[in-house]
Amino acid sequence: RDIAYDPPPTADSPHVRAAKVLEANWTGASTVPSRGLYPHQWSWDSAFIAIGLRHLSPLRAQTELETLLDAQWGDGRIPHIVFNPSVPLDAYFPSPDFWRSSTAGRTTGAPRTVQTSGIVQPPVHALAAWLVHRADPGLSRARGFLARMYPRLAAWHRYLLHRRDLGGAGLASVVHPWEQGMDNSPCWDAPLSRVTPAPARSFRRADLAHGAPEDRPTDLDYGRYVRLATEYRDRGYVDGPGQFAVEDPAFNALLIASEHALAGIATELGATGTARHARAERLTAALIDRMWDPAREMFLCHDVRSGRLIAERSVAGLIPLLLPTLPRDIATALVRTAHGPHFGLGATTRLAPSYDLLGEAFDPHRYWRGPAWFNTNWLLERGLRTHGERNRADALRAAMLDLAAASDFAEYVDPYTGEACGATGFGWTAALTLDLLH
Ligand code: 9YW
Repeated sequence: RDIAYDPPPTADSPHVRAAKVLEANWTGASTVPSRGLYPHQWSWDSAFIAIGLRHLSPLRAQTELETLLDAQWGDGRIPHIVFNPSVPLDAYFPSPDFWRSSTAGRTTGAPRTVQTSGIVQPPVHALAAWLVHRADPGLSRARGFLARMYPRLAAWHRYLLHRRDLGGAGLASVVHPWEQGMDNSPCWDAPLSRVTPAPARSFRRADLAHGAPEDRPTDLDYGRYVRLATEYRDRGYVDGPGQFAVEDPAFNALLIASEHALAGIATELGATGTARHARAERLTAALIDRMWDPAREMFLCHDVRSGRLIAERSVAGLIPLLLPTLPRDIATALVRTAHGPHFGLGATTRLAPSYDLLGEAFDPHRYWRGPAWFNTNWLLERGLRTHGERNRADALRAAMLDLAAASDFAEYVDPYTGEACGATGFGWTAALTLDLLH
């Protein structure tokens, strides 16, 4: 007879369940966002995943970032997708034969052996590298983790601050909606309306095999995404004036947070972080100067082509709350906006929606046009905590933990009901849950 000294098995804890998702999505050198829908390595997904993974295995978290940075281009860009060569070409669109990085990206320094996309995603990486280091400084120092990461991360920021300063204000522009990470946000509707869509029969969407069409971007959106990406590719991924250029508050706030993190990394490596902190301060001032809307009490996107602010309220406009040195009055206004009628926190919604509840384009199920995402809510939670809003941060944290587990770590959820949308077993949802549990 079995003598059991252990307590009888109970249902897995959220911690164990989240760890199992990350285990299932691990490929040996990096983690896929979703086994079915996104079977390669994505740039900002990997940064968020590393932030959670550091609690399970600091070594795996370091490896996650190292694998991504091994695919960095000679000009400093970190590609938004690193393709897994063992996944069939038709599993995801656009596939490597669309981007043709190793040939089309020759002058911009694309790697020769690994296939990548040619666009970028938000710069969460230096922040992730710093947090990963701090989870196990001994292992990090023994492996020379930061010493190897620092020059690459510095080159990445240099690329964004020089080649991508398309607006001339010192801020980084995105040249494709996929770069900002919120693909079909209503913020892109106006700048995208000027782009002639590629014919629908010129490409085949693979996403519809996994997601409900009413939860995904439309075919018209995809036609425009394909047109923009094709033009960029055909220019050899050389940066310059193109059809689409937008300064986004979340993208730039993450760059600023990462610049502060790089200052920390420099100090750890025995150099000084003063110049980087100063640069982060100048960027913060530029962000406020260029994108703060005092009437709406939030940040808006700046359309570089038209020279105007885009009058849509996206969760991207709340994410600068992450910045520790934001002026007090702006931080207070952002907290008010997040908890007001447009985002509903603490009142009508459980998590902050990706887009304005009262906006004309709001749809609680369609991807980045309303649903709540865990990465953006994690950034808000950190922002609330940074600015001393402990009770509100605690409430958001509790809602995230509750909905992540109840939705089986969904890609995104209905902001009112918490109903799961998109894929389940989603990488950053599991990883950021782990981070909140620690
Ligand atoms: C796509 C992987 C990526 C995220 C993006 C998200 C989506 C890819 O998935 O884009 O095919 O639509 O919008 O932010 O990084 O999770």
